[in-house]
Amino acid sequence: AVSNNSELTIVLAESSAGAPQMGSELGSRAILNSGLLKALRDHFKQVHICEISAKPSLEEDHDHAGMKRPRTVSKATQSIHELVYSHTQQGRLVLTLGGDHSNAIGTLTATTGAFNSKHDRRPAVICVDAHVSINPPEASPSGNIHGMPLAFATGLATSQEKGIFDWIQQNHLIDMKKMVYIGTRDVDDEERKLIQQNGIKFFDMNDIKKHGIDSVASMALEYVGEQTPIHLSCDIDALDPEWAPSAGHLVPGGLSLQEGELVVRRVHETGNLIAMDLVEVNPTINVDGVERTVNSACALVRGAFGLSV
Ligand code: 4U7
Ligand code: MN
Ligand code: MN
Repeated sequence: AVSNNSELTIVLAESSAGAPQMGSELGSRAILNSGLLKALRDHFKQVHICEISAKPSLEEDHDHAGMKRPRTVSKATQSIHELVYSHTQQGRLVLTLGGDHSNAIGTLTATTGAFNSKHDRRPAVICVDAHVSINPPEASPSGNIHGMPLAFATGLATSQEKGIFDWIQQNHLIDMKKMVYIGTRDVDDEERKLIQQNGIKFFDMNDIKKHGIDSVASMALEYVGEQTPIHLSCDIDALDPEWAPSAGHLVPGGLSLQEGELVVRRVHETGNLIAMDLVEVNPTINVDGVERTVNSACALVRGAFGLSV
């Protein structure tokens, strides 16, 4: 087994500094407090809970090289990185509840760094998202860092500026050849180029319509390989807005909850899951749909950890 599977660490990544609107910092607690914590406590021998919140009041956090609030996000993600690194090294599963997707800069670099140093091999990353979230800052149409996590985690984006992602090291970088997207349907031109140039694997909504979600899950897992630890990074907007209306970047034509659950269950069944991110739930958006969104998020977490339905 790639992890001892009896201990879980939950990281509440209560930062929305990477997104254009606030609100997703409230997502972590909303998800955890809807019955999920009890279910996880019943399932795992031990559950550790850690909390990271970004002080949005970092003064003088002016734009830098095409990034908004770069110092705030860098600082929050560095704290997340340090936490997740140490818990991963101790063989614990790590669940990170966002917060926006920029928080994954911390989690992805941490699991990769920890496995690199301990086992000399890098995990695979399965990213379930309507977007590819891989804009390098200079190409980003928005400057929002939640559109950039995979760019920093792969090393396609770098920064030498003091206090702005200068903590990311070479041995933290994920392997682009072990990366797979599922659910993609809103990709910027520059992102498309990067995906092509670097041969990054993706299964977009057309692939899912064509082959069905079950065979897409099989193809994705086959691509990842049998003995590879898996970091699952789930952006709730991968689901159709019908199932997850309380998110910032709603894109029609997404996964049904059933399809999302199938993907995470298939990941669970490999026995290789080492970490999961669940990001972009924003309880201040479409307030009537918060309960529905939170229920969907919980269902994905439960499925990924093999809890009964
Ligand atoms: B999310 C966008 F331009 N690509 O970079 C950008 F369309 O983490 C959206 O997937 C990013 O929710 C969405 O701002 C980031 C935009
Ligand atoms: Mn997204
Ligand atoms: Mn995303």
